[in-house]
Amino acid sequence: MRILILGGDGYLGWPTAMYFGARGHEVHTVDNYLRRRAHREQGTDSLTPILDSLPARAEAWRQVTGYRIGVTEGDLCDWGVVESVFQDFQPEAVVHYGEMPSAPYSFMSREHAVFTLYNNVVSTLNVLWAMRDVAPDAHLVKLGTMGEYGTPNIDIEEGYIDVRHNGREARLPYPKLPGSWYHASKVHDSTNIHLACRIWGLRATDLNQGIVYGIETEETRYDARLVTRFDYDEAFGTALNRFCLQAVIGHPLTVYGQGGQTRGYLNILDTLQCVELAVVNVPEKGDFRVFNQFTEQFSVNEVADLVKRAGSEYGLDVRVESVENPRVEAEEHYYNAKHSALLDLGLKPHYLSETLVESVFARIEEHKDRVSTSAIMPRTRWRPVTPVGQTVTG
Ligand code: NAD
Ligand code: USQ
Repeated sequence: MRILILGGDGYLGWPTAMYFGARGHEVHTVDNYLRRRAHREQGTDSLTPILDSLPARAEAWRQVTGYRIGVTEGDLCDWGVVESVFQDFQPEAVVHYGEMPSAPYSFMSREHAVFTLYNNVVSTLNVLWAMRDVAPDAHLVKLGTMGEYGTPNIDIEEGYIDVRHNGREARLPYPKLPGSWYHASKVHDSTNIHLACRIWGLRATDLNQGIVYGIETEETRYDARLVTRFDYDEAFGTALNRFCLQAVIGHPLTVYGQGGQTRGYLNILDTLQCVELAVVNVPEKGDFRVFNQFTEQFSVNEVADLVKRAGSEYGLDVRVESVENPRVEAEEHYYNAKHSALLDLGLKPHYLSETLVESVFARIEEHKDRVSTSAIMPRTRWRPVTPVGQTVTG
């Protein structure tokens, strides 16, 4: 199959490009290095030393495996880039990771919020128009997020809910309660993709993914140059990956607030499996499928406890510290999100275990001289410290 991977330089995009390449697919990637630039802006970097550019990574992949990965270095918000990639490559499947993925980054300033909404909504809109005009039979597999739903006090369904209202019934998109400008950008994307499927008959799968953890895939193990990025800073590091790194360097685990925040989690190996399952099981034209992509749900406290237990086994002295929560979110809440669609398609989950966490510790230890401890504590707040309209006195 001809598979276009948008955001192919990222934490998930690069392993996905190699995964499909190793399975005989023709792969082309697009990236504008936004993630690398955002790190430079914040003075942070990936723990793992990734090669300098996507062409350099693709060349290392060719030397190691003999397979080719095509590369376009360009911005998905630029219509000329998107149109010519679609015309030249004629994709059958489009896996779209190419967005700004951080909730804290989207709260850093008005400019960061505007950029996040612009980058994510416009890039996806360009992809939808390119599909309409150049590849109307292609299948869009779009990475959304479980955070689109928020934490409502009822069960979360997979994309749709059957509603009975004033004696009438309808199947409608499940209500969305995003908790950041980033998560809101994904809600806007979902609305736009659904519209394009209804109006133009495009086919799409929205993968509402939970929090991904892990550092290795089968293909990254082939050669040190094929490693994917691994972030631990307050903006781009995610909870479990951050906790693993904190445990290794002896930093107390940063549980925000009461730690009852519950989310869906999955191993990076399962991201690859889920995306493959979505790609090979093609929906009908006009279908907008929504899958909730995670394998287990945990509270932040449960994740911290697991990392602490794995740390003791590994010989680390792990402390857990409650940090004042920089975010505005429920710290104790009901959470029960359905996630059976991908299991029904054949997903075989890699569940979280102390052994897995210990293997992540080992990989982190190899690069621990690259850690910048000043990047760990949260600095970005969802609300201004001084309430709007008030001044600090005394
Ligand atoms: P990432 O930042 O490492 O990857 C995204 C890539 O897209 C980056 O390399 C970036 O440079 C590129 N990109 C962004 N905007 C672009 C543009 N306008 N033009 C071209 N390239 C652009 O993030 P990730 O962790 O690999 O996440 C990939 C996708 O999965 C994102 O859409 C994210 O929202 C979603 N997601 C991630 C997680 C997670 O835990 N990592 C969980 C749920 C959903
Ligand atoms: N948290 C802590 N301590 C930390 C970091 C986070 O307690 O050091 C808490 C947060 O307050 C939050 C939870 O852990 O309640 C998850 O935070 P996160 O930073 O791991 O995840 P989030 O901001 O939701 O974003 C990440 C990815 C994003 C993806 C999302 C999936 O960055 O791209 O969309 O996970 S989901 O959470 O399901 O929306």
